[in-house]
Amino acid sequence: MSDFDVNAYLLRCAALAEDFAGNVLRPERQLPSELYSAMRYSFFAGGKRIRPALAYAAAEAVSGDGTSSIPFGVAIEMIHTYSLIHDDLPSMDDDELRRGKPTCHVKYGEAMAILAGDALLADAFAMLTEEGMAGRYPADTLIKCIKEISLAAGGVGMVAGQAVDILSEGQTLDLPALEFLHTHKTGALIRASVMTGGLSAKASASELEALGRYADRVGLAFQVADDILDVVGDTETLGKPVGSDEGLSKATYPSVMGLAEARKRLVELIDEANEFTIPFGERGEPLRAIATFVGSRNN
Ligand code: GRG
Repeated sequence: MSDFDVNAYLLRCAALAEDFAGNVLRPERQLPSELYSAMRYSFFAGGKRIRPALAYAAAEAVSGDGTSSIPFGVAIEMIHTYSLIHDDLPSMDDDELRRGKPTCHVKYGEAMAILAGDALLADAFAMLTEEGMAGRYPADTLIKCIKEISLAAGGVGMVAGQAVDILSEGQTLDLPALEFLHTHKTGALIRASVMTGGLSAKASASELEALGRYADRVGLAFQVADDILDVVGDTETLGKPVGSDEGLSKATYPSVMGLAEARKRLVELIDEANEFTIPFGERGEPLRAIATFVGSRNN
C-alpha cells in the first residue's frame, strides 16, 4: 500500500491552478463586471480541480516536474466550468445547486450564465495563445495541445456526449451507447488533461500512448463513479442533489448493469488505468493515486 498523500497532492495542484487562473481572470481588467463576477463565481466555487491535477501528474510522470502543464490544466478547468454552468441551465439539467452553492443562473440570471460559460470557453483558448505562451512552449507543442483541447471540448468530444445525453433522456441505452455518452461527455476533457500534461513535458510517442490508455480508463471510471454516487451519495457531501439522473430518467451504469456490477466495473477500470502507469515507475505514483482517488471518491 502506497503512503502517497493524494489529498495533499490535489490541494497543491488546486492551489497552483487557482493562482494561475487568478491572473487570467483578473477582475480589474475586465468589463462588464456582472459578466466577470459570474465567471469568477463559478470558476472559484471550490471544485476538486481533478483535471489540472491530472495534467500536472502526467507531466510529472514524464519529466519529474508538473509545472509545464499548468496553463493547459487551467484552460481545461475553465472549459469544464463553462460546461457545468451550461449543464445546470433550465434548458439542460435544470439544477439549482452546484459545488454546494446556488448555480450560476440562479445567482446571476440565465442570460448572464450563458454568457459567462461562453466567455470561459473562448477565453481559455485566448489564454493559451497569449504571447508569453509562444516563448514558453515550442509552436508544435502548443498547436498539438490546443488541438487536443478543442477536439475534446467540441462536437466530436464533450458536446457530442452532452447531445447524446439530452437526446436519450427517457430512453433505454445499451452499454455501448452509454459508454459512448460517458467517454465523450466526461472522458474527453479528462483525456485532454492527461495528454496535454504529457505533451507539455515533451512525452515520447510511447509515453503518450500509455498516458492515453490510462486517461481513457480514468475518464470512464470518473463517470461510473459519478453514476454510483448519484444512487448512493448524499446531497451534503456531493454539493448537488442526489437522484437527479433518475429524476431525469437518464441511463446510468447502475441502471444499465445494476449497482454491484457497476462497482465491479469501476474497480476493473482503476486497476487497468494503474497498469498503464507502470512504465513511468516512481514518477507515475501521482497518476496512480489520482486514479485510485477517482475510484473511491465520495463527492
Ligand atoms: C453543456 C456542453 C455542455 C457539456 C456539459 C461535463 C458535462 C457536459 C456535464 C456535467 C454533468 C455531470 C454532473 C457529469 C458528471 C461527471 C462530472 C463531469 C462531474 C463534475 O465534475 P467534477 O466532479 O466537478 O470534477 P468539480 O466540481 O469538482 O469540478
